Amino acid sequence: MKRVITFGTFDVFHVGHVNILERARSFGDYLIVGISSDALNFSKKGRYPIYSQADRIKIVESLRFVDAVFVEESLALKGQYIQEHSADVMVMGDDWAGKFDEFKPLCDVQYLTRTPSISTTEIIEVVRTPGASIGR
Ligand code: C2G
Repeated sequence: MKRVITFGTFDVFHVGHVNILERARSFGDYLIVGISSDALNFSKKGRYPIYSQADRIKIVESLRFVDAVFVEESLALKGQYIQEHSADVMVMGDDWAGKFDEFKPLCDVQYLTRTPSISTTEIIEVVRTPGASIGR
């Protein structure tokens, strides 16, 4: 059995998140998702995600191509998470291209093309703009 791991915040869950998780799962038989904690987001971005950690976990673990989730407490623990979950492949969007190559001795590292024209930031912008919408 081939085990795949990926990481993310998955705030204001959208189709770009569905696409990467579905594609990540296709690299193996079992998909494990590390969901960054509220505290990690605050330390990285100086703000909390719009959706709570509990809700972000509930959404991601409800997907049929996600087999397990855990909370990513620190960016510095990636190597440990890869080993703890016995991951064979790590998959990330290509906004992270090259950033996780240091883990290649532990597992295969794959960067996938992001879904164009959608992001949590863009959704927030659209919601603020009367008459605007995504992808239309
Ligand atoms: N993504 C994508 N296409 C989009 C938007 C996001 O493929 N249009 C991918 C990202 O590349 C990432 C995943 O969806 O692989 C989750 O995205 P975010 O929630 O923005 O994750 P991020 O804040 O980058 O957290 O340890 C790393 C961090 O936890 C990653």
